[in-house]
Amino acid sequence: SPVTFKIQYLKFNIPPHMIPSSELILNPDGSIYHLNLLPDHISDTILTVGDPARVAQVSKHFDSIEFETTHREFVTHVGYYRGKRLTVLSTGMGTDNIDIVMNELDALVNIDFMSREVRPTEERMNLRIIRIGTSGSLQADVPVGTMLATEHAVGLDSLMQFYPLMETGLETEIATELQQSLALPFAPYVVRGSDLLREQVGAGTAVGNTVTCPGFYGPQGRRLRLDLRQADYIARLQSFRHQSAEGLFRLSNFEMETAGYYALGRLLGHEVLSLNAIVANRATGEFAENAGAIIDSMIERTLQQLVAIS
Ligand code: R1P
Ligand code: URA
Repeated sequence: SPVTFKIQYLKFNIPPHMIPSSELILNPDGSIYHLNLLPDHISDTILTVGDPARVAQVSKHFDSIEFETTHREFVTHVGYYRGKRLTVLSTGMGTDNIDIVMNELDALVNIDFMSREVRPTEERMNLRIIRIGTSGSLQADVPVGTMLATEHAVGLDSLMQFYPLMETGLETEIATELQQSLALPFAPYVVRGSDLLREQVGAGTAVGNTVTCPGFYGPQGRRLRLDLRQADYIARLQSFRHQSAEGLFRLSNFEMETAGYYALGRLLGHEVLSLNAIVANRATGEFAENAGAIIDSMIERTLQQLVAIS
C-alpha cells in the first residue's frame, strides 16, 4: 500500500516525495536509464518506430540533425524538418518496450531529475507521440498498401494488469464481448486514442481498430509448426462486431504496440496516434512486395501533415 511504501522509504532516509535511484534510474551523465536521453534532448513531438533502422529512414528527410544516440534497441535522432523540431526514436517490438519508452519519455518532461520530484500539475507537459509502424490487416477490404490510423486499440497483452486504466462504458462493453467471442481466459483492454491527432496527422488515411498482440506468431494466429489452442481464432477476430450508438465496431488490423501506447498515453496525459502501414493481409494471405516503399510514403505523408498543422 502507499503507506507501507512511504514507511519503507523513511527507513532508508528517502523523503517520500523523492523518487529513489532504484525507480528513476539515471546514468552517470544524468540521462534516463534505457533511452539514454537528457531532458533537453527531446522535442514536444516525437515520432516512434519499431525498427531501429527506420529511424534514419525518417531523419534522412530532416534539414539537419542536432543529436543522435543509441542504447540497446533505442536509437534516437533529434533534428529539424522544415523548421519544426522533431525527435524520432525506435522502440523495438512489443508493449513491454512501450512501458519503458512511455514512462521514460514522460519522466524526461514531467519529473525534475535534480530534485527527483514529479513536476507540479501546472508545469506538466503533454507530448505528441506518433507511432509509424507496420501491421497486418484482418479484413479483405483493408488491402496491403493501406495507411491506417488507429481509433480504438484492443490489448491482448498483460500490460494493463499493472495500471489502473479507466475505460469508458463503450470500451468496457467491447472488451467484455470480445472476451466472450474469442473465448479468452483473460479480459482484453480497449482504449481509444487521441481523436485530435488522428484527425490532424492521420487526415486522409483509413481509420480502423487495431488488435495489439503479445507476439507475432501464435498471438496473431500464425501457424508455422505449432498448432493454436483455437483453430478458428483468426475467423473469430475477423467476424467480431459490436453495434453501439457510435456505430458498428469491427477489428481491422494486428500489430504489437498500439494498445500499450494508447493506454499509457491516457494514464500519463500525452496525445498518442498509431499509424499502420499494412504490409500483410491475413484474409487474402498476401504480403507486400514493396513494404519499404509503403513505409516510406507513410513517413513522408506524416512529416508533411505535421508541418501543415503546426
Ligand atoms: C513485427 O514485425 C513488428 O512490426 C510491427 C509490430 O507492431 C511489431 O513491432 O511494428 P514495427 O514495424 O513498427 O516494428
Ligand atoms: N507487424 C505485425 O505485428 N503483424 C503483421 O502481420 C505485420 C507487421
